[in-house]
Amino acid sequence: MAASKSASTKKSASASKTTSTSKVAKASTGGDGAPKKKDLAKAPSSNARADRAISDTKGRAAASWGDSVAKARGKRPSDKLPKQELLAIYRTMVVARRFEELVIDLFREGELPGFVHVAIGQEGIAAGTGHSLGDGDFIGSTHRAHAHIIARGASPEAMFAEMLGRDTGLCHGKGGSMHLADMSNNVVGANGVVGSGAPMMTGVAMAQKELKTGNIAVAFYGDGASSQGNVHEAMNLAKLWDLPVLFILEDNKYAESTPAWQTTPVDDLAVRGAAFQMKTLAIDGNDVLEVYDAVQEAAEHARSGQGPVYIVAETKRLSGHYVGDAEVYRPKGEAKAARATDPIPAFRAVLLERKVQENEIKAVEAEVEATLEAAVEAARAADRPAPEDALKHVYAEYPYNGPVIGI
Ligand SMILES: Cc1ncc(C[n+]2csc(CCOP(=O)(O)OP(=O)(O)O)c2C)c(N)n1
Ligand SMILES: [Mg+2]
Repeated sequence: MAASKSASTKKSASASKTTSTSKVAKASTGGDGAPKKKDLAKAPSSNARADRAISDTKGRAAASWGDSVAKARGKRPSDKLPKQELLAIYRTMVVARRFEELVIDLFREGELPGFVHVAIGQEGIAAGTGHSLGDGDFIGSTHRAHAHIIARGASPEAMFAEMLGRDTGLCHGKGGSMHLADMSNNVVGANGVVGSGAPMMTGVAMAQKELKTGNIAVAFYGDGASSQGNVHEAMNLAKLWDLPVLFILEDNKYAESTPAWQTTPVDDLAVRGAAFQMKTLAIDGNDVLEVYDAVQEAAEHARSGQGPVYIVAETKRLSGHYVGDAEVYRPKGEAKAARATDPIPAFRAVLLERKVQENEIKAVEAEVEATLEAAVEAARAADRPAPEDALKHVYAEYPYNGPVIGI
């Protein structure tokens, strides 16, 4: 188990260090694509892999990041972030967390219909990415989309309204959680079809390249989605055509109730970048500044025409797969251990280290609380869509006058 863990750490390190992952291919295979016999012999037992799934991800991620562009902390792009931007990143994380806590309350009270997935514990990836991208860049999300969309600047009030089925919602109350989209913030959409953000955002990236906009596209997806054929097809084409797209894999080690070790033959999904000779960064998704830095590096790579980047961000889902999930499949103690990696208190501690004052942090927390409470009230008070508008905004209308990506 220990041997296999350090082997995979080494592989990720070389993935981060090089712009092409050909070295990873050599490390994980005999060089001719076939797995080395020795490696197979060392393959961990299922139980050992389950143990790894609940172990701390920090060691792996830190090791791989340590060998990447920013060897010294002093050279990390995030070291230059001014206090106001650090507080803005923190605010985004707190907004995402409180938004979802309030959504859980509304759902449990029977006020919010539909099926809801929250990303509590995964806010570091959303906020680090959202703050690292440029205004013109696009994101495509998943069924667990709220934090991604908030981090791109969408209005929490319009998101609550959407989920409560109000006309003031982002999609006039007709989409709900899994169909949230906000073209005014270049959010192409949440998506209930697992993995489908990857081909969609590859298409968006293709438009950016063709139209020479200088913008990039980001596809978020999970570890479960990462084994979907459409994700592999998208990555293959994206690299073949060197499209400006980032594939950001939120590796929380679960697909619904199934742990990754039961469905995936590799422990470290970063090794899959080698299959496409794609620049790969293996990072700690619970460290928001590490995410910020990785996305800075990846965006520069993609924007400058060097092609797509694959970012594997390990994280923990601190709640159930969906709101109401009894989580009977979780090994004992896992949920408690996972809370130790909560990215929000971790970043709060970093803020204090970076000389942000406690009262400044508290002021942000209080402002977020008041803003979100008011947003729920405003959304509640809003009208529902008129019955005669039931089919409006559902189908494209011709001649088409809606938004066109990249123009
Ligand atoms: C194409 C497709 N297959 C299956 C499902 C059912 N489903 C919904 S969420 C999910 C798990 C996805 O796991 P992962 O990609 O790791 O994302 P996470 O839920 O962990 O964020 C599955 C299988 C679906 N929505 N779409
Ligand atoms: Mg998952």
